[in-house]
Amino acid sequence: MKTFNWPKHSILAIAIVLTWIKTYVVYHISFDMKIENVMQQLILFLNPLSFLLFIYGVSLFFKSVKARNRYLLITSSVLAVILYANVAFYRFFSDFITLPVLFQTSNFGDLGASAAESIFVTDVLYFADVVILFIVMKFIVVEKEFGVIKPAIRKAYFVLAAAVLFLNLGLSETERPQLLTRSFDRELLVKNIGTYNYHIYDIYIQSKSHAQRALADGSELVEVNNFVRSNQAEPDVEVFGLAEGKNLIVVSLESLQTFVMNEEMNGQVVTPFLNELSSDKDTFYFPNFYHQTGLGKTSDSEFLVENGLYPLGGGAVFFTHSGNTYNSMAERLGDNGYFTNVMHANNKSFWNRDMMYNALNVDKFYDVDSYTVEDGDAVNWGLKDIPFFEQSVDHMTEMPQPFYSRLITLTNHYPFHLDEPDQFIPEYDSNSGTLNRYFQTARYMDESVKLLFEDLKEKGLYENSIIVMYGDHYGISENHNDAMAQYLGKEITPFESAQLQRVPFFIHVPGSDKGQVVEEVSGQIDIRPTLLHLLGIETSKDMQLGADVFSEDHEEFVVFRDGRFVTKDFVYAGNTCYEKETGLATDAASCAPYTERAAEELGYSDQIINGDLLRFYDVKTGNLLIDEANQSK
Ligand code: GP9
Ligand code: MN
Repeated sequence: MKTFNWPKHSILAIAIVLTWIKTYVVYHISFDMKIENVMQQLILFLNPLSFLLFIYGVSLFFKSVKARNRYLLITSSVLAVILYANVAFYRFFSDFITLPVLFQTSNFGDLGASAAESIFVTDVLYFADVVILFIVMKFIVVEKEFGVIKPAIRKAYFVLAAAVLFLNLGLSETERPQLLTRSFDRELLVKNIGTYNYHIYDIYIQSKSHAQRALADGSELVEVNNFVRSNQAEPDVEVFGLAEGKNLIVVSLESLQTFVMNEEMNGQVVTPFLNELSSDKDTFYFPNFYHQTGLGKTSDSEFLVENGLYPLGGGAVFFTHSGNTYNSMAERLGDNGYFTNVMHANNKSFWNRDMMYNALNVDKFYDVDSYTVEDGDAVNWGLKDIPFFEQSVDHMTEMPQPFYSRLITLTNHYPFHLDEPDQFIPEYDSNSGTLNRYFQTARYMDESVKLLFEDLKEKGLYENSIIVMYGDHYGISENHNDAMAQYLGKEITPFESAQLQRVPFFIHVPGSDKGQVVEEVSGQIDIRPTLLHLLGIETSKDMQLGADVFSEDHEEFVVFRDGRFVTKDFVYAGNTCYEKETGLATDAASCAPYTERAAEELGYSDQIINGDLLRFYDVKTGNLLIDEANQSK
């Protein structure tokens, strides 16, 4: 009988193809990944390949067939274990494994209990490729198996692997721009760069932050603490405790910028309800309030609100530092008897929220699984804000009171699409479809907030709650400056761009009769102390960088994440100092005293986060735990 002559490197090729195909099949049968178009399907298919080419390709450096085969088999087994661990984890948590979960001991209870339920006998099939590879090695005789491999061949092989990687990354970048710099969602990462590359990326991100953490011993906190204490603002006696004991409802208004407030677009009022609210007798409205977010967008605004610290300059702190110790607003409220929760009808792993909310001590996260998404109820990013608010209020009626609920809206999100019946005003008429549609989605948001207020009243929650709302970050980027200039009727200079970082901020205290338009220059970093003081909770020991906007000591000085800043009279942007009133460039000396302060504030905030310094701090007593920390090192 004539035996078939298997070509050189058959076993290597078989190992790659087996794991590749198995991974692709597992994507479909074991993970609930929403694939929306052919391109996404193609990327999904392609994405395990580059990693497999590299990892199995290492076998080309082995000299003997035996060693090579052993390496291939071990690699195949390890990859099978990794993939299977994700499958089992996903069954229970609907999420992929990220390094911190393996180190968060609090998870182990859950993990242990769930492991048994997440494993089935049929799961041995996840290892079928390893078995096949083993059989292949035993029975296939590979003719002319190579001895030492020529460097040129190896080189060509790895060039090919790199080409596949770049093709993969290129396709992902077109499908999901900034995926790696912003790293917004584990599911998207796996969908685009593949499960194995994702783990490498995860290890890279986590170890980077781990190194800085390991170097910190707490002594850094002395200086940080001095800075924080010297900038502290005493609460205003009139406002302190104004809403004591009330429920706190904080609404993140997706992409809402102040430039649409109290304005018209081609004769159409954009935000009729919010306009009315801004001059309501129970509302404090802040027209000179700025967002301070970076690449982490919505999650950065959440970070600011919860911690009164700046997000990071690169990457999303929700991803990079979810293992840190924080003294969040949720934790403070929890200690004061509040039931704390976040409501957001999106995938829970988006922005790593599921992990971060643990670190922030949020009692419950109502993610997309807590919402019913009927046909026609979703648009662009998911559940529309109107049904989202409706169902959120239903959840609130079932909560213990007082509660702190943070609601994150979604409809007014790029690319600002809306179904026809939700378009209450026509589009704008510039050369930017994005800006044109933005007015419509902002108008929809206004309507949804109006209904939220009505619903809260109807369900009897209104009187006993305060409703706080803030725009999370810009919606219209600088790519649309021409269209924006057309709408505003002025050129978009760096000064105007900085002013466009204004987002609306409302504090509505039903029945207070204290409402006013507060012109004070302030920012998202101030939300935490402001709200805690309103609820009658002291923050004099808290490690936060913002200040209560109602305090006499509150300084009109807002630092943006990229170092730009705004004061009462000046705006510093594009390396130029502008006079606020005229928008004209002025003497650099006017901004000079603040430039250093801005860097200092950002620097201290970064130090706290990168060094995980709050683990050395007892927020209850205000004591620095430096000695203990050194002992435990
Ligand atoms: C995602 C939502 C939007 O869940 O919060 O995030 P963004 O892109 O605005 O940061
Ligand atoms: Mn957002």
